[in-house]
Amino acid sequence: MEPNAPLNLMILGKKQAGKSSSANTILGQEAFDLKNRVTSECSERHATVSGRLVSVVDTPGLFDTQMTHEEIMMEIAKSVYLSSPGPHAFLIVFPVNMRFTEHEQQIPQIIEIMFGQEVLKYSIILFTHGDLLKQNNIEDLINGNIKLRHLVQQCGGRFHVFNNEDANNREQNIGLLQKIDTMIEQNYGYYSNQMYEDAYRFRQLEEERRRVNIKLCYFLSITFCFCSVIHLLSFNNINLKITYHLSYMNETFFNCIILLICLGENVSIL
Ligand SMILES: Nc1nc2c(ncn2[C@@H]2O[C@H](COP(=O)(O)OP(=O)(O)O)[C@@H](O)[C@H]2O)c(=O)[nH]1
Ligand SMILES: [Mg+2]
Repeated sequence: MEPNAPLNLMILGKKQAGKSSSANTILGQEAFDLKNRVTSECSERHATVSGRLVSVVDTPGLFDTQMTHEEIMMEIAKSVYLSSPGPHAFLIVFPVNMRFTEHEQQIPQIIEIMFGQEVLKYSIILFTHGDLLKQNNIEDLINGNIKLRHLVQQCGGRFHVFNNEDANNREQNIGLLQKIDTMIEQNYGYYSNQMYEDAYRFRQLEEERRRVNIKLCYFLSITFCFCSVIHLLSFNNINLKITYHLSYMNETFFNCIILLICLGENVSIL
């Protein structure tokens, strides 16, 4: 990549993580309105940073309660077209003082669902609220939390700390851009729209497969019930009817349980 080649970045993370503030720090100006707390759409801003055109796409917060999970995913996923021909880097934002809850643990999976399994190769963890670290070391924070350490490892060990309260400190920005450049060199390029389209197609195939599985489960359940009724009707003697039917139902019952477990799995994934 040319030293002054344009750079496309996409910022992801939970609401209030510091996404818009970080975007402003990168661009060196108040490009994104911080007062507007509810960002329901992705938006792109650009500026010349150290003689280089940098474009940043800010996204709605993951797990934002104002939008459904699907709405957020759709909005973020399609925003890849805002950074044509594709983002060079995904910045996954976490405040240093966050609690690494179940939500945070789901973030890499959600990003992989939206952009495909390759996406973490193009990602950097961006810790905000660096001013709150004080004497503490970011490495200690990462190593002290096994889940967080795993996440950083998934991103090739790449992370950076921002103090957005000190946005005039350009050193932190230069440091981030250097890490992004190193990552681009290692990846021989950027995350392309083609990769996004492959991920999208894969997601659709997965959904189709789940839909077919659910239909199959319903079909088999109905077939079992139907066979059970036929079986019951096929005996004239009431005692025989009850004995045989109970043993038959026993088998059917276990089959149905297995089916329901399969069905449950498919529904919960959806
Ligand atoms: N102290 C401190 N506050 C920050 C930092 N980054 C963001 N904030 C504050 O955190 C709040 C949420 O930031 P914002 O960028 O709007 O989060 P977003 O919802 O992820 O876009 C705002 O009040 C910011 O001023 C930081 O590095 N240090
Ligand atoms: Mg915001």
